[in-house]
Amino acid sequence: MNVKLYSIPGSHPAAAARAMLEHKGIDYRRVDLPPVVSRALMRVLGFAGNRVPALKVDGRKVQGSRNISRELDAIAPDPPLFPADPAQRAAVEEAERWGEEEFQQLPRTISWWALKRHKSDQVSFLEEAGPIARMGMPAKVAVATSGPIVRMGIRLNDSTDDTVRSTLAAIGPALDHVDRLMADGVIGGDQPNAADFQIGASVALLRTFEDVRAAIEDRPAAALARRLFPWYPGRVRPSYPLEWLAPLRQKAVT
Ligand SMILES: N[C@@H](CCC(=O)N[C@@H](CS)C(=O)NCC(=O)O)C(=O)O
Repeated sequence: MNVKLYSIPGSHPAAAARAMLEHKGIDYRRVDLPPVVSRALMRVLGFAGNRVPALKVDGRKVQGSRNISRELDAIAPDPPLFPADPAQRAAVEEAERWGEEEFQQLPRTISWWALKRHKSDQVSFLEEAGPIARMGMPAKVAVATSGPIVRMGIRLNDSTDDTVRSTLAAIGPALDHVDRLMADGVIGGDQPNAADFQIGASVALLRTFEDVRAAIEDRPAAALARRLFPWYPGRVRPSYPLEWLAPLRQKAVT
């Protein structure tokens, strides 16, 4: 079986796909594309949508992290990414849906804002990426010429001051939800499921922002991300105003 994973450096759903492939022991090749430019490249590669992650499995195209988790269970059933019990499966599917449709955008929105302020920290995401993601340039040169990509990333993700501030305020309640899913046993078990990978990858990206990491590190959600994504690339210096981070430190009373 020939499996290719299309990713962009630092992409959390692509990291989820990577972790699920490795969890199942499936051999694959990863192709890292440059962010933003990836949209056009995905079309050139013949995909119907313009986002990553995407897989080619013996040439067959599968796009989107939730399609990928199901595809991986079909081609390599063990270990399963979804429980056999129908009620448990429904709970995992709902957690995975929430992770993709609601939680996933939060780290994406705040990331471009911080990377604009600490452009050189992009190197920490690019270092382990393949040459196409750096457009054939050394990581430092790719970063030095990344202004238009960062500006476009900010525009596409509406990463304005107002949105980033309200997104930071939304992260605390979202992590309360993750901690509750763990307490209820939907995620965080010994055998990780599709929702563990989906949600854990978003927490792993949040942990690359040093000031966000400091505010969330003692949560169960952060422990899940450390366990499932010990290799997650990237480190961005403290970026956000302290008052924007304050709501993140408040935890739900349980
Ligand atoms: N929700 C989709 C991910 C869609 C998405 O926005 N992917 C980002 C990477 S995290 C992307 O392709 N970004 C390229 C761009 O916006 O130009 C999934 O879980 O598969």
